[in-house]
Amino acid sequence: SEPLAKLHEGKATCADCHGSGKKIRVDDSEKGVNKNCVGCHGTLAEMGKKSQEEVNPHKSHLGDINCTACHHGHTASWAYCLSCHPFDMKIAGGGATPSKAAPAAKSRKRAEKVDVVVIGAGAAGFTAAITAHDAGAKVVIIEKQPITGGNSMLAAGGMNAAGTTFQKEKGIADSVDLMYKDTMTGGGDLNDPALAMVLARNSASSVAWLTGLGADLSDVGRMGGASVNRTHRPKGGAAVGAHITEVLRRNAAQRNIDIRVNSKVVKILEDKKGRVTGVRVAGKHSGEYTINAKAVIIAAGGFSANPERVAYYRPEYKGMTTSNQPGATGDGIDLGTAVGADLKDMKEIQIHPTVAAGSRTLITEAVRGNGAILVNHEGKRFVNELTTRDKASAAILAQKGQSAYLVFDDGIRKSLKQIDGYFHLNLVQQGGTLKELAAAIKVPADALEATVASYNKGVDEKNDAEFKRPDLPRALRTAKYYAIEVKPGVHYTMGGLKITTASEVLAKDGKAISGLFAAGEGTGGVHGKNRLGGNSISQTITFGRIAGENAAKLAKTT
Ligand code: MEZ
Repeated sequence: SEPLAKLHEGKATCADCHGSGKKIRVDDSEKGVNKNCVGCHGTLAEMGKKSQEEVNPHKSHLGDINCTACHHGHTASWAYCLSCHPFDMKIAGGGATPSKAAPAAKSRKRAEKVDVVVIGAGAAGFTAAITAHDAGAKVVIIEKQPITGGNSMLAAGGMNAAGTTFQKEKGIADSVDLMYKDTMTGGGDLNDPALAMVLARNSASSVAWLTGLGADLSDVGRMGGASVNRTHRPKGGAAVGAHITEVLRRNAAQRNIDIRVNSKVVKILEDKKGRVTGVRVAGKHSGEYTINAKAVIIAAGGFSANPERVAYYRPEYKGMTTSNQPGATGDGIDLGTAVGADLKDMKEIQIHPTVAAGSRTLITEAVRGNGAILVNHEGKRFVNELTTRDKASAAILAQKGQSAYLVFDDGIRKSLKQIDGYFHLNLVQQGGTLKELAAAIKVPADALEATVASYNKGVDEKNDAEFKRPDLPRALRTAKYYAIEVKPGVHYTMGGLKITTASEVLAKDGKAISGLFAAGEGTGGVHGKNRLGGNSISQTITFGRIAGENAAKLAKTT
C-alpha cells in the first residue's frame, strides 16, 4: 500500500502538512496535522455526511477523534474500528494490518515541568485532569493509544449512583447504605469496605459533577445485583460511555488541557527518598523525554485486553473474547509496581455474560435490565437474568454450546436507544412471531412460546416463580421479536494497585508512595470478587475527582 504521503504527491507539499522552516507543527497532540487534514477535506462530521458506507467510519461511537487515529502519513493507514470489529473496510493508503508504530523520534534532552501528570485518557484520567486543573494545577495527560476515551468510551449501561435528583424525580427510594450493601454483596464481601463506602457516598455528587459539565444522566435503569434502579444514562437509554467521553473531551479542550496521544509513559521517576518526581515518556513524534511533576496519577485502566496476563491469573479464561479496547493491557499497573506499589485482588477478573457470539461487542446488561430474558438452545430460561455477572456467566457456560440467546421484543428495543447499534452491526435475528424467531435461531418453537408465555404470566403476577428475578419491567408481547446469541467474555479486572480512600498508591510496607495517586480500573479493592454493572463509570468519576483534588493539593504545598 501507498502511505498517504505518496498519495498526496502532486496535490500537496510536505510543508502543507508539516509546516515550513522551523515551524514544524507535528507533535503528539496531533493538532497541527489534523488541522491541515480538516482544512482540505472538511471536519469529521462533514466527512460523515459525505460517506455512503453502511458502516460509516466517520460517524462512529468513537466520537470526535483525530484524523490521524486511522490515516497515517508515512506508514500504511489502518482503520481503528478494525481493532474490535471485523468490517470489510477500505481506507485510502490502507494496509492489511495495523502499521507498526513509527519509530519514536530521537530522545530529547529538554525536560518539561508541570504540576500533575495524568497517565491515561479514559474517564478517570480526564476527570482527574479536569479536577486538578480546576484546583489550579498545570496538568498534562499522556495517552498511549491514538485516541482518547479508553475503555470508558465503550461503557454502555450507565453509571450507578444513590440519592440523585434524577432518582428522586422518579420516586426511587435509594440510599448510600443500600448502594454500599449491594456493592459489598455483589463483590462477595472481598471489597475494601472503606473504598466501597467512598464509592457509594460520593456517587450522587459525581453524577452532579458530570451533569454540571454538560452530561445528560437523566434516564435511570436497573443492573444485576442492584436492589433498586440506580444506573444513570442519557435520556432514551443511549450508551453512557460515548456520551460522557464527548463531555469530558469538550471540557478538557475548553480548559486547554495539554493532551498527548501515541505517547507512552515508560517510567515513573523518583528521587532518592522514593518521592515521585515525574515521568519519562516515549512519544511517536516527540521521542523520549522527561516531564518533571509534583504528582503523578495513574489512570491507565485494567488488563482485560492482555490475554496472556488474563490467562496467567485465570487459566480457565484462556482464549476467551474480550469486550475491551486494545489498549487495556495493564501498563499502568506495571508502572506502579516498578516503583514499589502493592497490588490487590489480581485474580479477580470479571467475565460479562453477554458479549455477542463471535465478536467483541458487548450487549449491555441494560437490555436485560429493561426486560430481556436469557434462553438456552432448548428454548428455555435457565437463570435469573438480573443476578450478578459471575453467576449469570457461569449459568451460560453450563448450557449447550456455552452460549445462550438474549430474547426481547419491540417494546424493549424502543426503551433503549443503544439497541439500534446491534442491528446496525447485524448481530440480531428476528421474527414477526415467536415461532418465526424460533426458526431463525433454530430452537424448538413450542418451547420458546411456552417459555415466553410463562415469563409473561410472571410479569403480570409480579412474581417470577421459577427464577425469582427481582424486577419484571415488561412482558414480551410486542412484535417483532428479537434474539442475539451471547457468550461470556473478559470484561473487567477488579484487581490492581492498592490505594487509600484518598487515591494515594500504597507500597508493600503499607505506606503511601509520596506523589503517586491512582484512579479507575487499574486500582484494586473497590469491587471485591465481582463488580456490579454501572459501578465502573461511578468509580472512574469519584476516584478521578479524589485523585485530581489530592494531586493538585500536594502540588500546591510542595
Ligand atoms: O458497568 C458495566 O460494565 C456495564 C454497565 C456494562 C453493561 O453491560 O452495559
